[in-house]
Amino acid sequence: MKPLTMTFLLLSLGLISLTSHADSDILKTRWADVKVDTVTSGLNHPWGLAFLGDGRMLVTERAGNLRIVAADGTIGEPISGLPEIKVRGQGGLFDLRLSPNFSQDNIIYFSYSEPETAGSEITSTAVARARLENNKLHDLKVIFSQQPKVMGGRHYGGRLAFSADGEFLFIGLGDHGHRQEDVQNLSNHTGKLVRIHPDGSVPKTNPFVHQADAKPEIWSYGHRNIQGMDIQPTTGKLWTVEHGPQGGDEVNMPQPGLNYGWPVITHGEQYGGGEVGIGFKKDGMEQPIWHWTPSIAVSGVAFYQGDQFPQWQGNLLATGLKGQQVARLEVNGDHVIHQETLNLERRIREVKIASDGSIYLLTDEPKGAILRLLAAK
Ligand SMILES: [Ca+2]
Repeated sequence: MKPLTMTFLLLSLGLISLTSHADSDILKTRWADVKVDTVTSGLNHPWGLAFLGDGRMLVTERAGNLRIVAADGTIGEPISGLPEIKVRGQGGLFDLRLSPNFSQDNIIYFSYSEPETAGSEITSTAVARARLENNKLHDLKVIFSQQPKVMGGRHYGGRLAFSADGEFLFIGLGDHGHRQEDVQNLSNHTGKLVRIHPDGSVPKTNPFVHQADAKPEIWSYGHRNIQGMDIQPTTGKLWTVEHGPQGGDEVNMPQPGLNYGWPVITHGEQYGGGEVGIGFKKDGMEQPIWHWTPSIAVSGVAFYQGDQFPQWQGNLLATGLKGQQVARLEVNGDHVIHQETLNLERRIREVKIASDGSIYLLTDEPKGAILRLLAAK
């Protein structure tokens, strides 16, 4: 397939800033003249992507398939050996990550909507690992299963991230959409960020391992629906993004044991209007680093590193579903100092940075695309 190429001139400059800044130098770095290539457009709601290191990509489709896509966009047959996945509502196959030792062990990790028993409508988010060989998964092991499982098909979270040293795997979860009362309770995994070792064991240094009534996998809590996660290269810290109710999509840098407020505090409001919880602030609950109000339905995030857009080193790129965009956030320490928006007029699910510095995006569509952003020189 020959990639379609078009030059994408700047459609929108969303110049929004939470903090005032006199220094206008940061305004020099813009989305202007970004070239958008279409690598392929035949994927059914693609959700997660990993570069295999040889030009090929491994891509999940929410509809329950895992496929290899060649560098030229050729889509492979579904990889066999996946567990039963409940595809319904927002549920299906979600994210994937390669093992930190993938070149030696060929192991992949992936998250999905797991039924309680075969065919059951009662589900939650699970994470499995398996060895990929000859387009087939081997030695499959479920290493995490969110408890409790519930009826309903919403707010699964599902994003994965390894710590910089590869010792820990973070799993972003959601509140199932109708279990808000469980989110502030540590005896379940609803609305939590969890941290495990890659073999599924619980790290002894997790914040609640010594608390009898708490799930030991919990890293932080009070999350509504975590949709994007990446490690900040300069600090090794995990950053997450989550959906707010109507408004109040958040960027957080979750610290162990802390409470991120949902559903007690939020910058958003209920759909159709009406306050959620008690407002914006409460002692003992963390404020987000950044929030989008109105919501962009934030999805994937990636810290930019690379040669294609050298002026953007360390920027956080965040994609939007409803917002149909990539937001580029300039970050100083743990503050966002500037935002600029690239409107793409398509729902964008995920963003990944290739080793050559080009930016790969997944579109959330029945004929979903892999888009590649390059500097238009
Ligand atoms: Ca929050």
